[in-house]
Amino acid sequence: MTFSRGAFWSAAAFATVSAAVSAWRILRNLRLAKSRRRLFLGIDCSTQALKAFLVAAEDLKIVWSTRISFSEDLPHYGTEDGVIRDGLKVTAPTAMFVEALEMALDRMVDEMGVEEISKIQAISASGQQHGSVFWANGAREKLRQSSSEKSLVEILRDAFTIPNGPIWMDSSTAKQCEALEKELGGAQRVADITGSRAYERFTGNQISKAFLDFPDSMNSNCERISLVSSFLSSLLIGDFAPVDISDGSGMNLMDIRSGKWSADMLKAVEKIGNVKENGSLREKLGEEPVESHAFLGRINWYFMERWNFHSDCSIIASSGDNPCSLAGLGLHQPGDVGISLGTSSTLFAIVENPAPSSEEGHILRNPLDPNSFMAMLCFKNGAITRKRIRDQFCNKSWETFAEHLKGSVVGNDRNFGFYFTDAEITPVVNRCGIVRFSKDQNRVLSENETFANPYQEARAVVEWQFLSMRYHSEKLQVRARRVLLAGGASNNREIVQILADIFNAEVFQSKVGPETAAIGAAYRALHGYECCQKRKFIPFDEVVHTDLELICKPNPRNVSIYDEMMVKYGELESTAIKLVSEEKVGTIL
Ligand code: XUL
Repeated sequence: MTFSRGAFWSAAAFATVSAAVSAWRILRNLRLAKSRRRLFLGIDCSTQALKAFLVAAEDLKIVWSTRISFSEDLPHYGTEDGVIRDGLKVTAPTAMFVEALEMALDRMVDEMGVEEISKIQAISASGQQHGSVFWANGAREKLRQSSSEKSLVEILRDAFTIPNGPIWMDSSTAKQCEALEKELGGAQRVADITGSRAYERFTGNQISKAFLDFPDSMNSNCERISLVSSFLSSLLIGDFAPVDISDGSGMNLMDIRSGKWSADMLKAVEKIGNVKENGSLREKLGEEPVESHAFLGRINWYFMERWNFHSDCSIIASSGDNPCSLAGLGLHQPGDVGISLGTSSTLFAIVENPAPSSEEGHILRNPLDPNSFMAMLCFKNGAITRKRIRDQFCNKSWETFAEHLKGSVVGNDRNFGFYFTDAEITPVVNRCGIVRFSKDQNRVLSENETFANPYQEARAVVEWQFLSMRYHSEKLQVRARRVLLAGGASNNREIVQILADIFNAEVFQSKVGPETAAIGAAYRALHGYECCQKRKFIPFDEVVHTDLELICKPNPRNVSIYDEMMVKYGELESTAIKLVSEEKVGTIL
């Protein structure tokens, strides 16, 4: 076919114009999509940082995110890795959480523009579990204060009975736990009512201790007690907000089956804490816990004035970080086991017929479905412990840590290490100490003696963490068919391979990355919002379709090495605990 010159130019002009028109159409559609998009905000106030993620409802894409590191961005609170340690007592300044939230929202406005903020339809938050906030008398009035001339930190300056609230890392309440189990007639009874035997970090025991430590202020100047999660909801609605049933399961105060405060537990905590006025604890805890998808109200006027949130923006109940991670992973199939490698390591699975144990593990209400339960194990020696080993043996570099994992053999030549650099939750170890067993496991290395090859330290800490997870989850009858992984360490290829091999399971990660608690909070905001619109409960997976990606397959040769190590694991763990508890061996970092 031949073209005349004129025809050629008109064809070329036509092509140019139509290309311009389609580019314009694409841009216009993008702009229209952007202007119509519905946004949901998830906020996660975890141990070391506060993170915020904005998710678009249409495709669940993350449109914006930020991270405020407590120690680096807010150094004036004097925390190390977000916490203040004083022996077994571990706390975090409540005002620091408020300031971090303000900082995150300022960043969101700067980076997204006020117009986008007005498109946020609902917010939910995730909080490090068990941590508590004690509101002083008059705090409710302060929360309702509407002038945005002052920052929230300034408004709430004197709003807390105890400025630094205890957090989940605290293990200073052994006496209160013992007393609680005695009062109730044993550990099994406490577990049957609340889903867990008495645990030191659980809020009820922390509350007894707060009353004993600060009797005057707790008895006469404490208007309300919140969890970190319900504290965030309180800021968002500008009033005291209820606890949700899932995070409420981590308090040793709620009856997990009815989802209500247990009269027996409250009475016992009041007795142990020497609370002056009987019945006052119920008042301080506020209304009964609510379902995790509950609508709590519209956003606080302060947030509209200062950050341009829309007056219709809904606040959905906040929950704990592990329940939110479960939502972020969309975990709902039997055989799916969630593992979160955050500051703590946790393992969780959904169970229909819970059997709370007087020994270890927790049963929580499922944050996605009020009719089922979530089993959970928590290991305190997680990311901070890996980091301590990295700092001592791997030049403070994660690249070197990964090289050491690559440069050492699977099974570590049968060298075992137990790194209790913090008192441990699972298994219970109330002291710190490191125990290393030599190659043939007949000899415990002496104090300060490390493995002959320093490469073996990185491998020993990671193998120990996952062998321990497998050992204790099997005790709870949890067997992983596939592992859904959350948390920062999931980006480390070598660590993930060890996990797959020890559990002999394929490992999946959420396509949106490792920050499943913050994203899970955004998903729960969307879920709660849809339930509220339809005025009925809608199954979570009908609203949120999470996308998983296979990131690692087990290697059968390695699996058999670890299976063999598992046979010895229980016995070595008992010896290690005995040695640490009796202070007979151990190098403290
Ligand atoms: C769970 C627990 C920790 C915290 C960490 O019981 O104590 O995982 O939730 O934020």
